[in-house]
Amino acid sequence: MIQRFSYGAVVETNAVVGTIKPDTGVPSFGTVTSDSPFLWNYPMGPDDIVYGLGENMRGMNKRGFRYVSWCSDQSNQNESTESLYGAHNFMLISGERTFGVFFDTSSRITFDAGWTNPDTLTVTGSSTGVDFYVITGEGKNTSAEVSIVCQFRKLIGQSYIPPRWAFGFQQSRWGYRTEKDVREVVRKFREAGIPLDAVCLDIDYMQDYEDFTVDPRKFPNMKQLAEDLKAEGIHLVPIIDAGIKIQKGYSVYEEGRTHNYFCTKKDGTAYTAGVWPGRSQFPDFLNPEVRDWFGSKYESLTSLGIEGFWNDMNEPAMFYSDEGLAETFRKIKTFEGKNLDINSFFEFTSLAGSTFNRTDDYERFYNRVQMKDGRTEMQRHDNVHNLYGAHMTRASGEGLQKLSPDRRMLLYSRASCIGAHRYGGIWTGDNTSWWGHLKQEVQMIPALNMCGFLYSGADIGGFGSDTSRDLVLRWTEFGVFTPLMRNHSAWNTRRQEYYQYDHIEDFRSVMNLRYALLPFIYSEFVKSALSGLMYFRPLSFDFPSDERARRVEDELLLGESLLIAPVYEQNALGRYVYLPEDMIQVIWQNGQAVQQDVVKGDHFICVPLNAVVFFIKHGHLVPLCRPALSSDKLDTSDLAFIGDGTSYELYEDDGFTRNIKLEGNIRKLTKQAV
Ligand code: MIG
Repeated sequence: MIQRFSYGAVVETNAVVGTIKPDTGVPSFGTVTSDSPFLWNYPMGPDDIVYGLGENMRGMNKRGFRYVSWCSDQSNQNESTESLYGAHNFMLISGERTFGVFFDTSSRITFDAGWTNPDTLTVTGSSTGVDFYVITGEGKNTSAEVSIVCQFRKLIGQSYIPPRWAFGFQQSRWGYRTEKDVREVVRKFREAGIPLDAVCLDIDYMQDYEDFTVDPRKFPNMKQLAEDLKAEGIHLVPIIDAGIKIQKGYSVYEEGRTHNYFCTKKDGTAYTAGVWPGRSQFPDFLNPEVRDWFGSKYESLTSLGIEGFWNDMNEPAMFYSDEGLAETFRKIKTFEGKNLDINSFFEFTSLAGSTFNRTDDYERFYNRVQMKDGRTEMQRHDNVHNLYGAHMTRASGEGLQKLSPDRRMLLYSRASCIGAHRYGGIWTGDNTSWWGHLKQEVQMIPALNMCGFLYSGADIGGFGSDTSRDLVLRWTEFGVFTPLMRNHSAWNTRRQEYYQYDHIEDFRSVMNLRYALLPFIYSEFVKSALSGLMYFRPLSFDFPSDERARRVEDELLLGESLLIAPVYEQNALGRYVYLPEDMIQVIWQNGQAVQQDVVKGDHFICVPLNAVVFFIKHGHLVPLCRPALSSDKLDTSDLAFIGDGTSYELYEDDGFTRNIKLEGNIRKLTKQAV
C-alpha cells in the first residue's frame, strides 16, 4: 500500500507517474514534527537496516552516517562524501517494521541515518515542500522488501530500456582526440579478439567545446566514421555538456539568447558561469519549451548516424561565476605584500579553488518552475537544483524519441533525480582507480536499482589516478554483470584499454563471458524494467529471515537465478562467500564454464585473477551464447546451458523497437534443446 502526505508548496518534480490523493491523516511510521522546513523522525530498532538512497557512498546499509541530496560534481569521492551527482530520496527500512519512504522534493534534503543519534533516523528538508510517500509490503510470494520496491517502481514509472547493443562493451577515454585515435582503438580491440560494441567520444570531438558541433580538423567526416564502424557492429557515443558557450555566431547560443532559453539572474539577464568552453550560459531545462528546443538539437548528430549519447556536467557543474571570480580576485589582491602567517597563508592558497561549484552561485540564478498545483513561477535555482540534470535527461530523452520514433537510442547522464530513470540511465561519475571504489560500486548498484536506475554502471578500471592491470581485470569481472559496462579514464592517467596489458587472453576470456551471458542479461534486464523487480538485489531481499544474509554487504543477487561475489581486493587468492542456500558454483576460466555443487553456509572460494566465479540457484537454467566480437553477431539459436533447471524463459526482440512487451517475445528454452 502507498500513502502520500503533502507538506508545504510542492514543486512538480516529474518523479511519479499518476496521482495518489494526499492523505489527511498522519503517517503511521515516525513523526513529522515540522512542515516547513520538512522534518521527519523515526525511532529505529537496534537491528533495523536502512537501504536505498541510490547514488551515495558507503555500505548497502546506510545506517550510521549522514547523506545529503544535492547534485554535485564530486570527483574527490571518499567515505566523508555526503553528496554525489544524484538525488535519490528513497529509503527502505527493514527490521522490526519494514516500510519504504520517498521524499519527493526539488531542493536539498538531508538523511541522518543514526549519525547524530544512533537510534534515530532524521530527514530534514529545506526550502521547498515535500510529498512524503510511505509504502508497506503486500503479497505473500515475495518478501516485504521486494514488494515495497516493486510498488515504488510502479509509482515512479517504468525504467528506461536502451537498445540491445548498449549491453555490449563500451570503450571510453577522455583523450580520444581524432578520428585516427578512434579507429586505432577499434582496430586494436579487433586484433586482440576482444568484443566491443561502442566507443565513447569525450569533449575533444567538439569544436571549441561547443555542444552539437564536430571539429572538422579532428573528425573530417563523422558520418563516414559512424557508418564504417557500424558495419563492424560498433557505435559512437558522443558526450553533450549542459553549458552553452557564449560565442557570437554559434547557432545554439544565438538561438538560446534570442528566445531567452537560458537561466536568468534576478534582473532578467542571462546568468553566466565558466565551464569547458569558458564563459557559458545554461539552458533552463525546467521550462518545457527549452526542453523541446534542446532535445531537437541532437539532430545535428543523429543525422550523422549517431545512436547514443552521454550527458555530462549537468548538476550543473560550474568552475566559476562572473561574480564569484570577481570577488576572488579582489580578495587575492588583499594578500599582496602582506606577511603570510599560518592562517592567512592557507586562506590565500584556498582562494583560487574557491570559485568551484559554490553554493552561493546556485543562489544567483532562477528557473521557470511548474508547481504541483499547476501554476508556473520563477524560483531561485537552489530551490530546484536537484531537478536540473534530470530535466536535461528528459529533454534529451524526449527529443531523441521524436527524432527516432522507431528506434531506441542510448542515453545516460551524470546528474540525476528519481524520474530521470524513465528517460535514460546513469554512470556513477568520476571515481578513482582504487580497489575501494570497485567495492563501492558493488554496494551502490542495488540502491540505484531500488530508485529505478537499472541501466547503470561505474567507470571500469577507475576514472581518476593510475590504474593497475589486476584492478582493471577484477573490475571487468564485476562489470560482466552490470547493464552499463564501460571502461573510462581521465586524460592524465595511465591508459587502461585491455590491449595495453600483458596476457591479453585473460581479458578476452572475461569479456567473452559477458557476451556469452548477454542474451540472458538483456532478458533479465527487460523483465526487471517491465515488472518493477530489481536486476541487482541485496541478499536479504530474497532471504529476509536469514540474519547472516541480511548483513552481507559484498554479494548481490542478479535477476531470477544468480548470486555474484566479486573479488575487490588486490592480490587476493579468492574470497569468503556466504551462501544462504545450496547452490551451483560456476567458475569461468579460459573461456570455459565448470560447475560444481556447493552447500549453504560459509566458504572460502579460490578465484584466480583471470577467472569469474558466480553461483546459480538450484532449479534454474542460464543460457550461454557463443561469444562474438559485437552483440549484433550473437547467434541465440545456438545456446548452451548452465544450472540444473529444466527451462528458462528468454525475452528476445529486435533490440531496438520502442514498444517493449513480454507478450510474444518470450522463447521458452528447455535443456533438451541443446
Ligand atoms: O570535469 O568531459 O565525469 O567522465 O571524462 C570533467 C571530461 C568533465 C567529467 C565526466 C568525465 C569526463 C570529463 N568530464
